[in-house]
Parts: sequence; C-alpha cells; structure tokens
Amino acid sequence: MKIKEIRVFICNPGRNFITVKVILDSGIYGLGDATVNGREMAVVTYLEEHVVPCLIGRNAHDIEDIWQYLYKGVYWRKGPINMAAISAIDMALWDIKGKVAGLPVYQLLGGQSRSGVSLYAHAHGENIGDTLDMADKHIRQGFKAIRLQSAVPGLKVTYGVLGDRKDYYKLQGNRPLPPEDDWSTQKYFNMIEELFFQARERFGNDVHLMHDVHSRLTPIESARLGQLLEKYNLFFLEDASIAENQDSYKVIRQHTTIPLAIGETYNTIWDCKDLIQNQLIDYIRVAASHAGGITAFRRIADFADVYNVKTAPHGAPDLSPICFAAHIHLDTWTPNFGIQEFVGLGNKQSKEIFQHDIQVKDGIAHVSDAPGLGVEFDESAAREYPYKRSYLPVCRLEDGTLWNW
Ligand code: GCO
Ligand code: MG
Repeated sequence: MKIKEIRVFICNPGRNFITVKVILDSGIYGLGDATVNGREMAVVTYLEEHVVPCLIGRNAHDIEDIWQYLYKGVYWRKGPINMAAISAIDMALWDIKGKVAGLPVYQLLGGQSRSGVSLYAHAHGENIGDTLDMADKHIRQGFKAIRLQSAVPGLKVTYGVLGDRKDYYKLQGNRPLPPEDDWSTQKYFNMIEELFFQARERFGNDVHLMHDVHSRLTPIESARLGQLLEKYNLFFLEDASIAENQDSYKVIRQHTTIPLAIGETYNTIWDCKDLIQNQLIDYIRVAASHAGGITAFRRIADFADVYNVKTAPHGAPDLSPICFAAHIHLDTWTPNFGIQEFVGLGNKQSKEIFQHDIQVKDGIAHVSDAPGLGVEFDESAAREYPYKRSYLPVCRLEDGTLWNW
C-alpha cells in the first residue's frame, strides 16, 4: 500500500481539467480532480513542488492522517489552491481504498440511503421564452428540477446564459484574458419576477425551480428578491449574496422564507460553519474537489445534518467527471442529501479521456458499482488536448466599479 508515484495531468478537452493519479508500488492507482477554473497552473505547481514529494512512501490506507498532514501540516492552512490539492489526493486515496476492498466508494461511506440521485438541469436563453423552451425540453426528458437563468435586457452579458456559444465548453474553454461583464441590479429586478411568473403559468407547480443569483446582490437586495419570488415556490435561491461575512445572511433570513443555497467556492467547513449552525441556509453546495475531498465533504454533510441543512453539491462544467463521480457516491450515501446540480456528462473529447458508467435516466443518476470511484482516465487521450490559459470573467457595475462576477 506504499505510494510510489503521483502524476499530475492538465488537459483541455474544450476546457481545463487537472487530474491527479496516485500510484502504489502494487500498481493499483486512484484518481482525483484538482481543477480550479482560471488558476490551474498554480495548483499543478503546488502539487508537484510541495505536495507530491511529501507523500512518496506513505501508506495509502492512511487517508485521514494524510488529510491532516496536508492541512494542519501547512502552517498557512485553507485557501483554494491548497484545498484543491488536498481534495484531489483525498479523492484518489478513497478510489484506491475502494479498489483494494473491491467496493464502490458509497459502500465505504456507509452504503446507500436512496436508490438514485435526483439531479437538476440548467435552462437558459436570450429571453424568457427561450429559457422556458429549454426547460420544457428537460422536463420532457424526465427532469423534475430545473435552474432558470435568462438574459437581462439592457446588459451586455448575463451569467448563466450562453449568447452565441453552443455549450459551456465554447463559453468558457478559451479566454486568454478575462472578459468583462456588466451588472445592473435595477435591470435584473425588471426581468426576474416575470421569468418565474411565466414558468409557473407554463409548467404548473409540480416541477422544482431554482435560480442562481451568482452573488450579484447585497443582503438587503436578496431579501427583497426572496420576498418577490416566494410565491413561485422555488426549491432554492443560490448564491443570493456573498457570505464572506456569514452574519450577513441574517438580513436575508429576517425578511424571507425562500430556501437559500450557497457554498460552491468554499474551501473548508469554516467558510460555512456559522451559516449552518445559525440555520441561515437550507442547502450547502460545496464541491468535493474544492472543500477538501470526500473526507471533508462527509464531515460538512454530517455537521449540516445536525441543523437540518441538506447538501446540493456543485455540478458546474468546470468540475471534472472524477469529481462528478465522487459526488454521485457521496449523494448516494448522504442521509441529508438534497439535490445534485447536473450539466450533462461532458463533450465528445472529455468522454475520450474520462470514462465511467454512471447512468442518467429521467433526471436521476445511478451510481456505478465498480470498485472505488469507477472512473478510468486515458493518459494518452489527455495528451491530445493540451492546457490553454483561460479565465473566468470579471464584472463591473455600469459606472465601472468592479463587482462580484
Ligand atoms: C454553478 C456555478 C458555476 C460557476 C463556475 C465558475 O452554479 O454551476 O455558479 O457556473 O460560475 O463553476 O467556475
Ligand atoms: Mg452557482
């Protein structure tokens, strides 16, 4: 069970993914996802220069000790780059443990709490009609939960809307410098209620609807939005406001009963401790690849359960299929699971590199029973699609002030 070698790959099958492969002296290996969108090379260097040398020769069974070693053993702690590296190593070690035991990871966690994992799909468009047409397609494919994002009239670009790009890979795959988006809270408020009014008129009350504000509002503006949308019975409102000051969610909670979800950028349990403990949110959306791997995700889920907070793992296209697989194992186990974000199983090129047999039918994902995480990684296919520098956008208010993207 000695770790013999750790390889770090970065590939771009349309967008960048970082993959960690931990190889034992017996030849057994495990895979982890360390992708940090827009800052990839920092993670690659951090892993190669600072993490890998410390792990050679260690016993791969010691998942917890290795986690603590990489977390407490770094004086500086936390941080997106450090935690993505820990996350990937941790995921790979769970993959290995599963392979050695001959069991899928969800069995190691405690077995299944449900027969399938409910997914929510994305619907977006240049206007409300187009957005709802896309939602309609998802509903016909069997999805029972849809996130709605529609272009805001008067803005150049709106988060979550593709414009003339065909898919998320075309949208974010190749941006050698950060594009600049714009934002106006007033223009957004002129559109948003109508989107949900029309959605309920068209689809009735059985379909679950969600919406991602992408942190564009202040807490009191979020409170106002919550009040406005309460009657449309949303499953959750995501990233209504930034919660670096976790107390600020009290302002939103004081005014509205709309369910709140947050967490995709969080690195540790500390980022969401007060939000959970004070029951200021309803869904915690951390990703296994950013918040410390399977080990840390499980700890956050258990902590959240004490306060009636459910999980809703991040499922954006910038999490690799290895992270998606880790989430499906976690979701199958988590007793307080809520819902899993889902943007499809990847494009043709990414499917050449990452192979797995997670089945998606009628808006439900079914975990693979292969030992470990159940993902294969084709190194030579990955080499066919080399890294390209690409940034997420930045955002400015109409007067030029830098704002949250
Ligand atoms: C989501 C997210 C993503 C992020 C992306 C940034 O809810 O899926 O907000 O779309 O913008 O992960 O890298
Ligand atoms: Mg989001």
